[in-house]
Amino acid sequence: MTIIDPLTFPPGFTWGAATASYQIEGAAAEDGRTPSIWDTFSHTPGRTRDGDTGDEACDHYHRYREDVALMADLGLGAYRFSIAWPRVQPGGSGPMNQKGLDFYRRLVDELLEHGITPWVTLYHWDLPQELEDAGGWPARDTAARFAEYAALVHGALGDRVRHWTTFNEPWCSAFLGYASGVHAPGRQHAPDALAAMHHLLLGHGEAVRAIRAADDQARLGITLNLYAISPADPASAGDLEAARRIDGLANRIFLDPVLRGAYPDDVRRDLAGISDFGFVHDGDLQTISAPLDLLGINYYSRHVVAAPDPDAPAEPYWRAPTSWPGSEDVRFLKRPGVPVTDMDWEVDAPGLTETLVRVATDYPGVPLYVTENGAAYVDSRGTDGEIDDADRVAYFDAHFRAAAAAIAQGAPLEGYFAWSLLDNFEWAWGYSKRFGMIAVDYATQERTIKASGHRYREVIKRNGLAE
Ligand code: IFM
Repeated sequence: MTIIDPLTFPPGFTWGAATASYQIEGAAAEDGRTPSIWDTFSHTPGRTRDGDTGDEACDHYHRYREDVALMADLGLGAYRFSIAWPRVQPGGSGPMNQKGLDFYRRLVDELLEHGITPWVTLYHWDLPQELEDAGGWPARDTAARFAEYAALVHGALGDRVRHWTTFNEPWCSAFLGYASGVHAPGRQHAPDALAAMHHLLLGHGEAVRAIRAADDQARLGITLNLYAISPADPASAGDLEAARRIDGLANRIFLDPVLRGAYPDDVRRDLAGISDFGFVHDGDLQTISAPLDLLGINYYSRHVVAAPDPDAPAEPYWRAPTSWPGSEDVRFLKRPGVPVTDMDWEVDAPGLTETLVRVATDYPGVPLYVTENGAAYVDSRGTDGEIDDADRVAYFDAHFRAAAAAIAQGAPLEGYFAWSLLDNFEWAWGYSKRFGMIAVDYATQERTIKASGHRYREVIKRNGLAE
């Protein structure tokens, strides 16, 4: 028996896919591009799985026409991609590089010719190395450099692009980049990570101000990676406290300044032993909380957390650098029986509904977009050459339903971008993790649409699920 379960999305709902410059472009030293922190990091022995780098990646720089044709084949309404700062402004200051800009102009024109709306992310982690050498995100001046770069990119593409997000996942840039150091630039210093966080947000606010002043048609936002957070035992005061702390560091420390104009008091108290937040200058929070037209939410999984193990030896934070300054002792647990992806992340679609409804309730008034959602799995090719990625199909399906449930509960969700269009360079994991709806054979650069891509085409076509 076929069960008909019509889950139709609102008219005009945006269906897209997302990528990021360093993960797909390649052409790392072409047409004037200079190294970013990810070039330096990935070329440093021991930093990425198998020493993988983004030197060639998916060679999208040369194959963008083929890739846009694939997007059109899937029926995408929008494509979210990022600009490589060192490609368009080598070294991170001074004049723009025309050849770098021309690449993005050609890409945008190709998208528009295929009826696909371009969504630009201004920063998806490729900070010009020279700016890191000058202090990186812990240095306040980097925010000013970013705002200048953002205004220049907008000046070059603003006639063709309406949708702009400043940063992708500033949590990762600040805490993976400067606290645990598992991402570029690979530093481990919690006070610097907090300064980095603030300067990323300041750069966001200053860029919004600059673009808004130049363009009253621009739709402006930021993308945050938000998590559903649960205490391992909801009856345990210690686990509830762990959940409060991690929710503070993962979610509220970004949502509150951007959407309420203040850092949360409880989180500042948690962090008092690490930083006095002296990096916050008068007027910063007003800049950071400039009104937005949209909030991008990247959702992948849930954190289930528990109180510190009372038998574990107390470690000062600098001896055990993690991505959670001040809460290094919180335990992150896996629930028995809950399936995980190839990243070892629990599959938790209800967490997407929870996250969207929570943001809509606690921070009302801003349209929401899922700007990333997807899963890494080990794919295998059948004898017919097809890739039947049933796990990924199921993951997407569950999350489409979760998104629909959030809309039904009142969340102002206006679009969804699958991560990712293509298999690509998964940062410290190199090419060992595949997130694409389209497989990439890195030896030949051949692309193959997986079953999840074919399924996405159907969902887009009917603006929802029918079964
Ligand atoms: O590949 C990343 C992306 O660059 C940012 N969001 C999470 C994805 C999967 O890890």
